[in-house]
Amino acid sequence: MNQKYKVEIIWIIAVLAVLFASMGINFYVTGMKSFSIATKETPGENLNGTIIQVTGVQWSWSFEINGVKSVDNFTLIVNHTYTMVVDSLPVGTGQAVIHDLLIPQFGIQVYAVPGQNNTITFTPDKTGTFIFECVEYCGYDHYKMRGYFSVVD
Ligand SMILES: [Cu+2]
Repeated sequence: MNQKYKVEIIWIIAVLAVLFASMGINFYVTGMKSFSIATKETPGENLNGTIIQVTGVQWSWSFEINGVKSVDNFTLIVNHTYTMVVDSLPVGTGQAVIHDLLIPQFGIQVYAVPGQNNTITFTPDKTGTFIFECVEYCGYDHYKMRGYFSVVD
């Protein structure tokens, strides 16, 4: 075989290997074997369940449940209903940027916008550890805005 083709074939196989490896890692990390879709509240309706106040910060996620604050992790109870109220730090803090909270296993994606409360109601129907992350580029350490939360019995 011509030496030139050999190099191209090796190159194509190497690129495919990298792509399939990253796909495998992604499937492993997100564990997307099954997921349920959350329901979006209509503005003005009463918020159901326990409120989770979520604030996007450069560069972490703050969660407050029943007055208890945690950063980049939280714990929920299975088959219990929660409403996430998601926003970002307000104008004047120097960190008023838009983030976007993604929880792939529960079909949740909510923008975190300064001065705006975006709500989503959901009931986790399985126990385990699940990833959440920011999917709106929000500055230098955007990639650090991720963590894991637990759903327990
Ligand atoms: Cu962000």
